[in-house]
Order: sequence, then structure tokens, then C-alpha cells
Amino acid sequence: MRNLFLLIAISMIIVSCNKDNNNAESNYARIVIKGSISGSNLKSTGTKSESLLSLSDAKKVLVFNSTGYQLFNIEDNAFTASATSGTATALAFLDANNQYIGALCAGGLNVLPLVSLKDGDNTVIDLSSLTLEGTRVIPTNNPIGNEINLNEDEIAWYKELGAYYESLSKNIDADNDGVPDILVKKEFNISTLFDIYCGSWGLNDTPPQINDTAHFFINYAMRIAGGKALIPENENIVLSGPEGSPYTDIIQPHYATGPDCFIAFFKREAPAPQGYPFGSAFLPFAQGIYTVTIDNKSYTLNYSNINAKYFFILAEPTVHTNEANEVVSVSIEYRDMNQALVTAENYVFQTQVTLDGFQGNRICQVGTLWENPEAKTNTELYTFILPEPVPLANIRSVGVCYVDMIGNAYNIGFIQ
Ligand SMILES: [Ca+2]
Repeated sequence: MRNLFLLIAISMIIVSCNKDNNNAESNYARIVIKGSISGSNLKSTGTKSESLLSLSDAKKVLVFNSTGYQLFNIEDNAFTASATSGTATALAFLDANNQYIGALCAGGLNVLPLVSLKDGDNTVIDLSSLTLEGTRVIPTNNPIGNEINLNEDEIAWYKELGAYYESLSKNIDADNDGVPDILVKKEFNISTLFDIYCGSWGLNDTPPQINDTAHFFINYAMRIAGGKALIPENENIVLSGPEGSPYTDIIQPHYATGPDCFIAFFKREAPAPQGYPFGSAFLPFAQGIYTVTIDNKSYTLNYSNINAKYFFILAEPTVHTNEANEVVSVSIEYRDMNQALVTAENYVFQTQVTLDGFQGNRICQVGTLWENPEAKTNTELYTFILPEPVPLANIRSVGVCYVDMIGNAYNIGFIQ
């Protein structure tokens, strides 16, 4: 029963779509990012362009992370873009024909982590004049350490994420027709779901019990969301790769559509090793180039696997009951692997709590992940009030699922 239950719980989460960023309406604050283009003579050697481009050719700024892409125009050699506070965001520069010129590289980082901001959500990041070196777009004003207050360790940490954003930047034109896919609602968003069984949830004054962190089992899934114009006629989406040494064990266990997208999950199923708490193990996908085939048309997607160590923290739930022994709320504490409390906002963008019954049935969900109409109200990370009390005796497990600031998700399971 336990194995069955856990597998069902895994398949039930995260089916909501990303919002259409061009009609952004969100509770999440937007951080203004502006800059100007100087008449640099340095030429791009970008692989996406056949002719050499200079930054003065740039006409659009593409702001993106693994949950979405958004375009802003450059007019009179200047732009004012915005990105969601609490996320880590990259900027790419495109010419009038949507050719890739280069990506922002500030203080050695090719991503702007929009956390620890100088003036909070009112912070304006003025990159000032930008110049091109190769495909790196260098700002005169480096916001890292100024508007974005990171220490040396954090800067080193984000540098390690460079390859991840480089990989995402290559997915702006998955059908290789030279047009950014977001312009024709054919964009792909690719991310990783980590599924981790952690121990027992807390109950009132009894704290959660966490398993030995050295022996956590992590299951992996690749989540691919596709824009409205990509929604297939049937659910059959084929993922193959990575290029060079393709897997033979990829399955598609879950599929959903929303008004503006489809979402498919892919897993690599393997027999469970001895002592494993799940019925099957789901292996990680290697970094590389994958092909997605939808309605007989193929798309190229770059995937960069992020080690769970970067943004995985222990989101530990405690269930609170009333006099009738009904669950009324769930509180979350966020701790590192040494059980020290951490500032969740530096890791976590959104959190959702789910309560499931003994048949794997979903009893209650509080909070919603990703950006969709329901998620707009979800800015809570710590306290989750149930819409109505639920008998404690009906609860078999508690799941805490959060999306990290680079767009990957962690489903952290607890049973009693
Ligand atoms: Ca395209």
C-alpha cells in the first residue's frame, strides 16, 4: 500500500500551466531591469547567426527562466524590461530578425538572481550602457553585489548555474526556424521535478522526524510544457535523447492540457533497489540535446540537469488540529541538511501543501504551483490554512511541493 500510495501521489502533482507572460497579471512583484545599447564595434560570434551581428543590431530583449519567456522591445537604443521578483532570470538580446546576438553576463553570472534586493520589490536594476564581447553582453553597472546583494559564496554558487541558463537560452527556437517560439505560442519550457521521501510529518507539539539525509532517495522526472500552438491532437508526445546515447527506458506517465499549454512528464523507470521506499526508481536524465516529436514534427530541446543539492532544502510540515481532532492548518519550516533554519525566500518561489488519504486519494490541496489563475493568490510559504477541517484519522501523508527560484520543483513526501 505504501508503494502504491507514493506513486499515485507523485503523478498527481503539478499539472497547471504557465501563464501567458505577455498578459502578465500577477501578485508577484516585477523587478524593473533597464539598460541602453552603446555603439560597440565588437562583433558577435554567436552560433545562431550566420552573419556577424553587433549589439547595436539588438531590437528585442528576451527575459527568461525555465518557467517562461517574455519579450521586450528596444527603442531608441534603450529598453525597460521586468522580471518576477524571487526568481533567477536571464536576458538574451535579439536582432530585428530575431537572431540571437548574446546574453547578459553581469559580474561573471549569466543570470540575475532577483533576491536580496537593495530596495526590495521596488528595486530598479539599471544596467546602464551595455557592450558585446563575443556573445556576452556586459553591463557598465554590474548589479551583483549592489542592487542584488549576494556574498562571495552565493556568487560562486550562481556561477555554477551558468550552464543551466546557457542551455535554456538555446531553447528559444526549438523548431529551428529562426523565430523565437514565444512569438507564435510554440514555446517550450523544460524543467526537472525531484521527488524525495523525507520522513514523518509533525503533529501539533511533536516535530517532524527526518530520515538520515545521507540516505535520501530521489526520483527524477523531466517536465515539458508546450505553448498553445503546440497542443497535440492526441497525448502522444515522444521524447528521445540525449543525442549520441539515447535512452531506451523513457516513459510518459502523465499528461495534461490547459487553455494555453500542454504539460507532459517523462521518467526513466528502473527496478527499485533493495531498501527503496518506492515501487520503482526513476533515474535522472543526463544533460544534452533531446528531441520532442509532436504530431510528426520534431523539436530540439537542450536540457541541463541541475543537481538537487543547489535548491533542495527540507520543507518540514507540521499538522495542526482542533479540539475535534481535525486538521485545520499545516505550518512549514525550511531547514538545510544540518537541520539549521534557512531563509526560504532565497530558495523557494512557490509552495503547495497536499494531504492524501490511505488509498492515495487527494483529500486537500492548499496553494498552487506555477503561474496560472489559481497560483496568483499563492504567495504564502509558511502557513497553510485548510479551506475546511479534515479528520486527522483520514490523513496518510503530507506532501510539500515547491518551485525553486530557477523553475525546478521538489515534491517532498512525509508519511505518519
Ligand atoms: Ca522558432
